Amino acid sequence: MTYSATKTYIALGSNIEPSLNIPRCLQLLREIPHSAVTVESSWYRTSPWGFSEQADFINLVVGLATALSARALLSATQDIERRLARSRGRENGPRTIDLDILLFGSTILDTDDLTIPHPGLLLRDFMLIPLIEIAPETTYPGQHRPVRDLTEHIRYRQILEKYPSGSL
Ligand code: PH2
Ligand code: MG
Ligand code: MG
Repeated sequence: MTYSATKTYIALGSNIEPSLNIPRCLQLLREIPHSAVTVESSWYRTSPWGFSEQADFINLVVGLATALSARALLSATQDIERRLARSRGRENGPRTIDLDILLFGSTILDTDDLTIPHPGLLLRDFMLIPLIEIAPETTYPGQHRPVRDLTEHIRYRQILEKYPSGSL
């Protein structure tokens, strides 16, 4: 790439036909302009957090190098959610795909519709463990510590099983 790129990490979650929707989502992520998917974690089957009467999720994290701003990347991920026909049902309820920006370089941001680092990242194993799998040395902004050293904050342990990427 000839432009200066920010390293960003995005969490994917699906509990409606994940074996269809996750590959579709990965393809659309690869098509985001001025960006390249550089790494994909394994797929993790996880028990639902927040609202338990729903199917297990598949969660994973991808690394993306991008020349977009955080806000433009948010728009791109929301566009993918729309294209995969995500219906905004009940809070924390079933979804075809949910995309959450976990980290955006060393950016710290707290606005109405976008908070970076993602406020759940250190609390939810289904976000932190796949991130540590693909980028253990990444610094958590503000903490000056690599993410692999931050597992003591995990409060929600939902991971049931780990599959090699795309094997489901
Ligand atoms: N996402 C939610 C609510 N609950 N549970 C799991 N296991 N994985 C998720 O991605 C998830 C969830 C809201 O975004
Ligand atoms: Mg989410
Ligand atoms: Mg979301």
